[in-house]
Formats: sequence, C-alpha cells, structure tokens
Amino acid sequence: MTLVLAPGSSPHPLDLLTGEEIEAAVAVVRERLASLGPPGPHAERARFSTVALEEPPKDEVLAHRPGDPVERRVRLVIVPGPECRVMEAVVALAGSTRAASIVSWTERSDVRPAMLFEEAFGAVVAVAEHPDWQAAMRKRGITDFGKVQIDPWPTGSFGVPIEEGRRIARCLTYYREQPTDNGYARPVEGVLAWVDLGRGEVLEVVDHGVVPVPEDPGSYYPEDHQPPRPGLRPVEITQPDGASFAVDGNLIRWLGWSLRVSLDPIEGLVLHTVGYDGGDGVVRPVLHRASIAEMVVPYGDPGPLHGWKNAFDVGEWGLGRLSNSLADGCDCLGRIHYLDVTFADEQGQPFELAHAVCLHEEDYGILWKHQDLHSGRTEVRRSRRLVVSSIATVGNYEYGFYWYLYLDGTIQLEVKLTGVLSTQALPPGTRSAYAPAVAAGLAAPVHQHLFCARLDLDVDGPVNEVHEVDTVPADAGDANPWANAFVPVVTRLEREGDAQRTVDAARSRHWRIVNPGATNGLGEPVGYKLVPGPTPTLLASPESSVGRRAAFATRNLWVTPYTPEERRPAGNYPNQHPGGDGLPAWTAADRSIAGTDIVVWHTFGLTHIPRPEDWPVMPVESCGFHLVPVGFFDRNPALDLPPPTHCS
Ligand SMILES: [Cu+2]
Repeated sequence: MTLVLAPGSSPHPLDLLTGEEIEAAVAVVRERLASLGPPGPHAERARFSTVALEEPPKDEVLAHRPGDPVERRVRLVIVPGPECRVMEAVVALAGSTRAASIVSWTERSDVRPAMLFEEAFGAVVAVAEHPDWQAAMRKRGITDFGKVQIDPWPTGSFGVPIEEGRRIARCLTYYREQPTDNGYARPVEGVLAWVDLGRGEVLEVVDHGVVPVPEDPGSYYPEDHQPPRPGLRPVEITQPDGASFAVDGNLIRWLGWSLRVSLDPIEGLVLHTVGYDGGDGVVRPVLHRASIAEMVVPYGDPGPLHGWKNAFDVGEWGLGRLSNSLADGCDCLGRIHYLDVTFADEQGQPFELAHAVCLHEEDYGILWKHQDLHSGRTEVRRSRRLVVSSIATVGNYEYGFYWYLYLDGTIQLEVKLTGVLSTQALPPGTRSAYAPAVAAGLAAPVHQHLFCARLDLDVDGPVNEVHEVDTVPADAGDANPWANAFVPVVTRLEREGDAQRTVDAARSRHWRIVNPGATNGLGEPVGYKLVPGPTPTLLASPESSVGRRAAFATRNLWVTPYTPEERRPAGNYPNQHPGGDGLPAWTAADRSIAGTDIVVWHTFGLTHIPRPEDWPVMPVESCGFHLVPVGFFDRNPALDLPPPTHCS
C-alpha cells in the first residue's frame, strides 16, 4: 500500500530538484554554449553529464526557517565534444525559474566525467560493426552478431598510449543464445576492444586466444527452476492505523527523528539534517549530511583480460543515475511512501524516476527486555526501524543502500550486494588461483567492494572531534593483581595525518565523534560512536594504478576539517584519473581536526571470493556500519516506548 502525501508545504533549500528548474538551468547553459565559438557545434554536440541541485552552504541550510526566501542553484557538468574537456556551471534560479543566470562557469581540460550512456551505447554499436571484432567472433563460431552482449567498462589509468587524451571504454563480450539469457554465463573470453567514446571509434581489438564459451545458460528465471519450492505461505505486513512516519516534501519525521532525503545523480541516496527530538520539542542535530561519496570494485586477477578491471561506480557511472524504480511488495513491504526523483537526461531534458526512494518501517525483534526473577515481572519492548532505501543496478551488479534509524538513537547503513558476478571462461580442465570456479567452465575473479561514506557529523552542533577508542589489557602490576583488567584507551585525533586509521577487531576499535562543548547529565561530552563492521581495506598495492586512484580505500577512517568543496574522496573526476586526487591531496596539508567542524570518511566493504552459491544470481551479502549514541542521552532513550499490546 502506498501513502499519498502532499509535496513540501514550505520551500526548503534542500527540496528535490524539479523539472522546471532543470529546464531553466539547461536553457541558460545552452544559450551560453551557443554563444561560444562557431555557431552550432557546442550547443548541438554538448551533453549534460550531471545536472544536480547545488546544495547551499551548510550555514545557509542551518539558518533556514520556514517561510524564508530560498535561492535555488543547479550544478551542471557539460561535455562539449569528444575531447577530455568539461564545463562546470552553476546556475542561480534567483527565486524564479524565469530569472535563471549563470553564476559560475569553469572550463576544465584533461578530465573525464562519468561515462555517458549515449556514448556507451555508441561504443557497443561501433564494436559490433568492427571487422577485427567480427573476425574474433567468427574464430569462436559466433556468426550471429545479434546474439552478443558487449559491456563497455571504464578503463582505469595504466599509461596506455592510445588512451591518452581520449575518453575510453574497454569492451568485453558475452554470448546470448536468447535475448533474455544471462550474458555473464557465457563470456567470450580473450577479446578486448578499445573504443574512443567521444568519437565512437574502435581503436584496437586484441584477441588473447580462444577459450570455449561455457554452455550452461545460467538462468535464474522461474520457468527454468520448476517446480517452485512448496510450502511458502504468505506473510502479510499490516499496519491498520498507517505508518508512524510523516512526510512533507522530502522532510521525514518519525518517532523523534527528523531528516531530509535526496537522491544525487552521482552519489545516490543522501541523508540531510538528521536530528533527534527527545520529546521536549528541540531537535538535536546528529548528522548534517551522509552519502556514499565514492566506491571502488578492484578485481584481483592479474590476467590481460581482467587485471585492469576496477570500477568506481560513483564517479565513473553515478549511483543515482543508475537507481531502480522500486516495486510494491517486492523491494519493500508494508506501508510505503516513495520519493519520485526528477533527473536530467544527457540532452538536458528532465525525466521522472518514479519510486526511486522507498520509506517504510520494519519490526526488528526486541529492543530491550528484562524478566525480574524476584517479582516475576517482565518488560519487553519491540525494536522498530525506519528504512530509507534505494537500489542501483551497475551493469551486472545490484547495490541496495539501506539507511536505518532506530528507536534507541542508533543509525545504521547496510549495503546489500546482489546481482550477477563478473565472470570469465576457463580453459577446459583448468582452475585459476585468482578466479574460483562457479559453474562448468566458468569462473569469477576475486574482487572487493569498498565504499566510502562521507559523514558530516554535527553531534549537538558543528564543532566536533574524533576520539579513537581501543580496549586493551591493563599493565601487570599492583593495580592489576588478578591480571584481569582491561581498559578503553581514548586517543584524540589531532591532525589529518593522525586520522588515517584501520579497523582492529581484537581491540574493539571504534571512533567516537564527540562535541567538546556540549555535556550530558553526567558532565561528559555528548557523542556518537562509529562502529565499523568486519571490513577489509584495499588489497591491491597502494603503488598500483588502482591503489593510487583509490587511496581512500587504503584506510577505514579519514577525518578532515569541513570544507564544502571536498565532496568526493577520489576527486570529482576519477574516470581515467592517474590518482592522488581527493583525500590524499587534501590531507597532505595535515590540517588540524581538533576544535572545528569535521567530516568523517569511512571506507568499508567486503572481499568477495565467489562461491558456486553466488551463481547464477548472488544471494544478498551485506556490509555497513553503525552510528551509536555514546553519552548523547543520559540513559536508555527508549524507556518511553509503550509496551506491546499484543503479547500476553
Ligand atoms: Cu562481489
């Protein structure tokens, strides 16, 4: 069931971008393009890589009160032609879409924006028409070129001469007997095509040798898995009085919590101004802004067809642009409210992605319980969480992003990974140390998925600091006569150079974000702790190409002073970037992170050693982290929950 609620009752600086705003911003940019150079080519050839809300500075967001005037701005990245050149524009709508004007215009050369879908499609067509690729297919007995799937990949940065000065895709081929086949079941091993995306030209086709195409079609469709498992009876989620949240535009209020939600075309799901009201009408800020600001999927197979594979799915493709339209009863259950999001296509035309973000509640077992053995009295409270979710499909893979808010003040991000493995064919009778077999003649390279969450925490205000907490055995001696003692050791991180840290499960390492200027009822600074999961760091060498480009993934924690333009930990243009941009560049100054507004960057994820059970479609594997109040409240903040009415 879907709740139908009105759009925002009062304009807010973080309202979702509208189609009218996109049209106005694109129109004024097109006028500027038409005025540049010879008539025609710029305005006609230009494509819009990004059209997004230019979020106002933090102090403006915080100062906004209902009824205040709102100046809306739109940020655009324009690709004017086939070269490695973009124009970055910010357009002010000045309170009216009719009064749009360009407030900044920056031309940048030697950068590659996120891949353009139109150009990626053009690359597929160009490869399929190329005689060298066709010859490679015929060599493998494939003569019907309508029965192939060609996947364009971002190419990385390896100093390959033909890639210099161009926007490149490397294309891999898969065989599909039927149009609905799972292409990844039948990789056409050995064939790699380089395409100049801007010019739509195949530059080179390399054939590393024939490996038989695996035969199993790898179907996950129900018609191929009959009969269905018997005995699965319906589960109905009923909420007879409706959901416990209220939505006003993109502002959500739920049982003390309030937050705004948006979907950025590049970063995907974004939470804004997350705060908690303990019942006295005062919203205490916790998290000013949270997003997945970059991610990387490095593959661990050193072979010529797979060794270059790594994907920065935020900066090279854009998680928001790849988000699904979610379906009732499938992606979420219960009383659901969807946010519909308006994006621009690459021609600058607005289009609506309906049901892009799902809001719903979930029962989550017990929150707290005690049975008093003396009196026999039992108290138990149910846990419930508000779920804010979106799902992006990036080629073969799905990433589900699930933010949870709980009744005890906890915030969690869970990323659910599913979809289809990236595969390779193995020569008959062989095995690979780098790519476990998942089906007959089919293997999937080991790889990692490493996400970088940018967490602009404002725990009871913007001035926060970060304390690393390790719990360690106490020294032997008179003060520890039973040698049992262990103690949390708290270290304040003073400068950026001190704040490049990794997880340490043996020490229960976590990081407390505290407000030194706000104390709780016990006289201690209020705080939230970042509790990491069992996460790896990057396994590729830091000196490797991917290691240089994804330096953010070599550490689980970075802390920087809040700087509005520092948004993306591998830089704004990681596509074919040689590396060093983003966090390594900013933190080289070793700025102070004490007594100031700070941003916490948490890299987390998992190392994926493919299993047969991951084939032909992968059951969800999860990773993520928690933000848990530590002295933010004076006691369990969920004592006021009413007892359940249905237990006896
Ligand atoms: Cu994986």
